[in-house]
Amino acid sequence: MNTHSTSEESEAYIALGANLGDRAGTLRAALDRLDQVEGIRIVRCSKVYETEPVGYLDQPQFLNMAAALQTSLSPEELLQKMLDIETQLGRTRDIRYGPRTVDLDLLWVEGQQMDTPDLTLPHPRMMERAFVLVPLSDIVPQNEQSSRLRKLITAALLDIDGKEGIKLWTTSVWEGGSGHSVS
Ligand code: PH2
Ligand code: MG
Ligand code: MG
Repeated sequence: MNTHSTSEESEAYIALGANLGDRAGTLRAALDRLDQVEGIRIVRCSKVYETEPVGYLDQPQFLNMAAALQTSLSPEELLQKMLDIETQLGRTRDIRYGPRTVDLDLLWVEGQQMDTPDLTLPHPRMMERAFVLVPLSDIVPQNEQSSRLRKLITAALLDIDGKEGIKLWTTSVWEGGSGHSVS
């Protein structure tokens, strides 16, 4: 039996963050635009969390969430679409780890490992960041296909710092897609 929805699609997980302007509106716009791309379908969204800034502290609180996609694009093509949408939504790159209207990070593509100048998979810092792991944990199912990612997340969340800086803000900012969270 084929366990994939179609043989050419892969499951991918992304992290979204925003800490300038209409944060929820920008997250919603990013999800709308991604879902409208040919070859990308958003299948689940996490809850939305308000989080203390990490890395560069003198900036507003973030809204963070995660989404699961089904895509027929290559990881590089998917990343390029994400970067295009960041730019369309007014992202500029000033301070590393600094404030941003929207940040879209490609975390994981099922079955893909790579390390090129443009893209490293899995995302090299995802397991160190509570603002990534807490939302991601909402949408990674307990099934055969996702068991490796599920185990990595569960182990990382056990001893990570900064979970107290993650507060549930709203259950959803985006009404599209079929599924919501798995927990
Ligand atoms: N993103 C960063 C740096 N620091 N802190 C929070 N809370 N949320 C983020 O999304 C975030 C951050 C760099 O991408
Ligand atoms: Mg980021
Ligand atoms: Mg980024």
